[in-house]
Amino acid sequence: MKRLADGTLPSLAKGVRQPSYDRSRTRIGFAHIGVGAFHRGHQAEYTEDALEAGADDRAEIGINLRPPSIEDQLSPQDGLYTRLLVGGDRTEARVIGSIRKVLDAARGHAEAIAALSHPGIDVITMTVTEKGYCHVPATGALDWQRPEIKADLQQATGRQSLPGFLTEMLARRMAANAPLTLVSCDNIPGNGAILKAVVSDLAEAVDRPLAAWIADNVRFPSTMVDRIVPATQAEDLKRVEELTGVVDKSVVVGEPFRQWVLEDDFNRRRPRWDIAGAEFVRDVQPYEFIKMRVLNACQTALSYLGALSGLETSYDAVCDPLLRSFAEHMISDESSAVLPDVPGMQVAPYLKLSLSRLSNPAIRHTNHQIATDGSQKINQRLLQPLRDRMAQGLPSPLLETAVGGWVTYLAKSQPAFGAAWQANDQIMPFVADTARASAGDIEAFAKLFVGNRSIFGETLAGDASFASRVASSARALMKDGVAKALGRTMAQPVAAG
Ligand code: CS2
Repeated sequence: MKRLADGTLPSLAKGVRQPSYDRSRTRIGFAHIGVGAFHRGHQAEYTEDALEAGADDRAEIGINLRPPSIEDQLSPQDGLYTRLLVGGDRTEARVIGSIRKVLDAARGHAEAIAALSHPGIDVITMTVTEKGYCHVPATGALDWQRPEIKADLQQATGRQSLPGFLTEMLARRMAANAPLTLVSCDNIPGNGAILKAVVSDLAEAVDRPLAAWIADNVRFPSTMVDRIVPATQAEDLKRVEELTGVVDKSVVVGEPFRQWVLEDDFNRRRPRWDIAGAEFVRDVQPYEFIKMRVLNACQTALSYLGALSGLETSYDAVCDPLLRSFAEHMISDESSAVLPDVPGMQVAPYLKLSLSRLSNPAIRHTNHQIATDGSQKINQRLLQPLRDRMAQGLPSPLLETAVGGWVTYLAKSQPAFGAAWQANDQIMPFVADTARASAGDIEAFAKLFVGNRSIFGETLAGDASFASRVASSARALMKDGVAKALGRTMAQPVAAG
């Protein structure tokens, strides 16, 4: 079978949508760093829609800072790939053409820096996961202790971390007097402000005039991005082959729902993503609060409690009546009291929509995937609403139980607690030390763990009664199992929010 490429587009199976515009007449005006499944399933399609509508002439260059190699996946395909939307009885394959060129910075660092420094590029978006920003989750400041930041401080070129790579590139743009807009599309609250902080902090340390130039010439709008796009599985590639009649090594599978809200802060021509429904607003924060504290919070709670229940995916978890009811109550009885009122995103209908999106049987988002990097996700999803409630004197037994779920999930990855699975998170050395120090005692583990200030922040890390509540829910989850532990928590009367 032939591989998807410009030359094989005419042989695509009937009904498979493909670019209706002339790709060779587009110009590379955008770049994206971190061309993973999420980018291909989200922002790249907004760009495709703008190109297709003839509203914008800017296509993109995609750069990966780390493996997997994007050149191997997309260069033989001229940047083309299929995105499959699945949901209900809908299956819709579309070949996307908005990525014109790709580069792996690990193979050609200088080439990647040169490409991004090109003055023709005026917007660079990025999805590098939460940990890519090298910030301290509880404060948002650059984490000077990260080994990659320490290494980047020593060199002017060849920098490897995202902040390092961007400052190296921005120095080139300063020389060319080419202002630009850097758009973070990761799930961290105030992602634009965090990106600005880590880049400016590093620039300040290595090159003061550059820091001043950045302050005047680079914009960092915050954004809220949304579409569920799990990691692609081998069976997805097969399915697309059958549907399209060509081989595609860069397939993505996602749900039909999508949303993108961006702070209206671009210093050159604003992209026409609004053609595809993106909204440019003055303040993104209320939108990201709702999304992270409802949809993402449910995903996170269900991933830990689901994995502890032996369930594979978020779909399996949300189909379990007790887990579903737990997630529903956690939001409506607790988080909702500390959520803003956003037109079109009122909590009750948004929660209903979120649970119905998670109930899409065609989306196989594994609990272990969502559980990955909890230390980077927990703050905005569970701890912030918890702190906000505490500040108002409100109890949060369900949010605390979800935190207990996280703690138990991490503990169970350790030999002292049965080594049930491998957990992936940069804090695993700390988890291992904590497990050794607590010698199989889950309550001791939880109390030590919750004392970590860079994860829990001053208020929670110093609160002994919070630590003992989390410890007793971890004990119940570990010793009695999820069903009993949740059943008990939910039977207790909850103070109204
Ligand atoms: C998920 C998100 O893996 C995760 O952390 O919660 O990737 C989630 O699917 C997206 O934020 C949905 O927009």
